[in-house]
Amino acid sequence: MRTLVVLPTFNERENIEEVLQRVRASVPEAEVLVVDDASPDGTADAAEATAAELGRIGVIRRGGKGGLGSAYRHGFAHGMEAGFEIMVEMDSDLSHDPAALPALLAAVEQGADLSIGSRYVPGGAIPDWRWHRRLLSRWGNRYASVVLGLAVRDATSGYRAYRSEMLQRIDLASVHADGYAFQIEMAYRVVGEQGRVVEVPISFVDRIRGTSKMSGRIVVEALGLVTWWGLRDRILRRKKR
Ligand SMILES: Nc1nc2c(ncn2[C@@H]2O[C@H](COP(=O)(O)OP(=O)(O)OP(=O)(O)O)[C@@H](O)[C@H]2O)c(=O)[nH]1
Ligand SMILES: [Mg+2]
Repeated sequence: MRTLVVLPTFNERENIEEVLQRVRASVPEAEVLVVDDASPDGTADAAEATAAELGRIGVIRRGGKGGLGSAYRHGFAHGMEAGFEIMVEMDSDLSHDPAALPALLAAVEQGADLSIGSRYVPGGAIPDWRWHRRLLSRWGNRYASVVLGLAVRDATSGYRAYRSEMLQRIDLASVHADGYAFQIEMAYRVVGEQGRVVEVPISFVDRIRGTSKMSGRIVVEALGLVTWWGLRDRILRRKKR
């Protein structure tokens, strides 16, 4: 199936060349689209230099930092227009090992509408995290799963592959969440469309180069939105019936 790997970047100059090389080595037939938000460190220039060397890599330059969710929506819209059948989400900081791509793609090729690189299925791991970060992520996922009735163990994972037909059924323009909430919302929408979700074990390693854009605001956004969606869909709607 024709595959597009979408890589959002904000200040990933030190990582982007290696990410692109390893993605190409892992899935040589896939095309790649870098969505850069005017990174001050010149990530887009570095990506274009590697693209000229490797070929079949596009670079979109957006005007300013618009957030992860918005970068993916932008990349997916391009991919759908170009007729790609599978669309991959992957961080550009090497936390997501490109070697896991064939397993993610195979799950979609075998019928999944969404395959998630999961830290919380047997074989999944987060070797670098201290206990408090593990606790926050694990319980955040448990909370989302209970409040939304979502049978997904790692709904916040940002390493995943979508069947494009499923993305077409979801109205991407109506997805406004960013960060972790974007990941949860997308999984929730796929399940809402009766889509099949498969979790493939991954090991998530901390970035070695560059700085994290994760923030407390993104965690609060996720908790707030999950609570709202749960109230809206499971309590308010039930009352109306
Ligand atoms: N285009 C774009 N990319 C972004 C933006 N924010 C983050 N990214 C990219 O999204 C990916 C994930 O961001 P990270 O900062 O690594 O966040 P994280 O992986 O949740 O957090 P860490 O575990 O601390 O690394 C990276 O490739 C970033 O460069 C943004 O506003 N626009
Ligand atoms: Mg990261």
